[in-house]
Amino acid sequence: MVTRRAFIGSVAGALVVGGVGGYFGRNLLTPSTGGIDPVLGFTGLSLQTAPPRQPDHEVQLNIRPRPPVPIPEFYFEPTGLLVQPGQTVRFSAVTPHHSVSDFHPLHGRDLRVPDGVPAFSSPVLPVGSYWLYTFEKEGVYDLFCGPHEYFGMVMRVVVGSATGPGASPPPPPIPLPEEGATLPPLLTGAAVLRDPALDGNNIVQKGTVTWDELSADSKKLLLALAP
Ligand SMILES: [Cu+2]
Repeated sequence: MVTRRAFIGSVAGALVVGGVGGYFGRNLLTPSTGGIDPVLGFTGLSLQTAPPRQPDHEVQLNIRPRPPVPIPEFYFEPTGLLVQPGQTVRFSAVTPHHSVSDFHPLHGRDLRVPDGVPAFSSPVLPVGSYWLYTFEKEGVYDLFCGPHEYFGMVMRVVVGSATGPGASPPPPPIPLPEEGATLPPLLTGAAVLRDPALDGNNIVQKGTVTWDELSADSKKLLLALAP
């Protein structure tokens, strides 16, 4: 005979197991995204790692000197990109210490991706590795590199049409916002995303917008070196 206490215990146990299974289950590579997780993407640790599906677009994670300023430019190339729903982008780490994340409240940031899109992120990528992400929902996706957002390393992917929360420009970089529930794009990252070349409709019209098409003013460093 099953006592009430034993019954409750077994239900609780089943809930825990179900919960853990669900948690890990969500991270399994799912056929619906072609082996590319909607939160974790897919990391290829070298160019020899076979991708689960061939990418439709390529973005490079770049660094280049800007003499006489000692801090180089950190940027996504291209910086604006049009893709169609369901297409996959390969982010290639041709230089070190970059990552790719979306502006999402679960990253502490204002939502700048279509409603319902999860917080997603690559790891910090070793040189020679790549990261794949499949963009399923239509709208604007603003992305940042964790280590280099303040230096301007952000980009805009438009999936199909320039709609959704990312379609309105972020607030200007200065003055810095009050600390709130979530933060907008910050410093040079904000200036880059406000550049007219990255207007969503311009990206739709042109297909790609390169870093060189942005004005020098949008790339100015807003962080000073400590004396
Ligand atoms: Cu970076």
